[in-house]
Amino acid sequence: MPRLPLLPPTQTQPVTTGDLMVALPASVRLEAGRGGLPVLLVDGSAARAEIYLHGATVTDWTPRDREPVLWVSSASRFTRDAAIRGGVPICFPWFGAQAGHPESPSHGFARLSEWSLVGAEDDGEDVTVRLCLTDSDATGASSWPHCFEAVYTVVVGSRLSLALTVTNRGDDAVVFEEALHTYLEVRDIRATEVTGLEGNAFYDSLAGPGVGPASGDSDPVRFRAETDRIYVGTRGTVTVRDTDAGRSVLVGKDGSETTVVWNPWIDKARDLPDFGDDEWKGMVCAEVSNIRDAAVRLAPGGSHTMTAIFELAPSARTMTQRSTPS
Ligand code: TA6
Repeated sequence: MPRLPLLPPTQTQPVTTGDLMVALPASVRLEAGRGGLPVLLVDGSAARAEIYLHGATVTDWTPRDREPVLWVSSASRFTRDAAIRGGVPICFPWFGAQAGHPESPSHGFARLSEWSLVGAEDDGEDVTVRLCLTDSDATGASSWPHCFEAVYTVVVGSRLSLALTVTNRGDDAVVFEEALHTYLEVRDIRATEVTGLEGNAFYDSLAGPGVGPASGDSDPVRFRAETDRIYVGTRGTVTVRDTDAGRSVLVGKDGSETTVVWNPWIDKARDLPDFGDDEWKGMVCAEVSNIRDAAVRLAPGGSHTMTAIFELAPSARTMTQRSTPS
């Protein structure tokens, strides 16, 4: 997908989003992006990134001298009434269809909402951007009418760190699900595997909502058909190994107990209006999350933080090359 041309950085410039004045470092610019949606262009010393205020959706993270890591569909809509198909949409406060509320939007309202920019700093290596979403008339009218504050801290550097902190601002306990629905670019899904989930039980979402978790298997996840799984009891790092591209993405995390793995394959890709028919070959979702039994429960005033950390690592093939003296 074509990326917005980055304009030469100028001096720090204050910008207003919502009713906040935020001073932006020279490495961050607020521009009109695709569909005219406001986008933050980050051009840091170690990496560049794009962050749409719409859904606080990170649509690009490209470490210096490396290929882009995130995938965005060429058919994605960039409109206020639709989620961006690609990058890292934030699923909150529910995942998938909301139980008992078939009218509610899939994956919650966070990815459809305009977030406010509340801060941006550049410490020379990393650029940190903070965005915020709080309850509003729209969320109050939704099927999750609670008072809350969600702060999203995006750190752009040789690693990409995404931390979602949710605070219960109401007088009653709340329960929510959350996922960083990350779309990773791969050369070929059929030559891609996900390791780090071996042995973890999983819900097969294709088997239907009432079906219990299947026991885990000892092999890496490989893709031979539509795959839509919710791995439970996961706390470690998973590795997305793209053997054709000779690249591995490490997905580390904190404050998360589930991991979703998704590829729509042929038919589902064709059924999705904002997904190119052949694009299923070039992406995989690996989603740091807290869903189903891991839904987060917060007492009044309570906060919870879920963090995903992405890092590029040489793939096994490159490691072998390194270790085999020429
Ligand atoms: O994360 C996997 C999943 O829940 C799949 O079931 C699939 O529906 C995907 O998300 C995309 O959902 P969306 O609402 O963005 O079309």
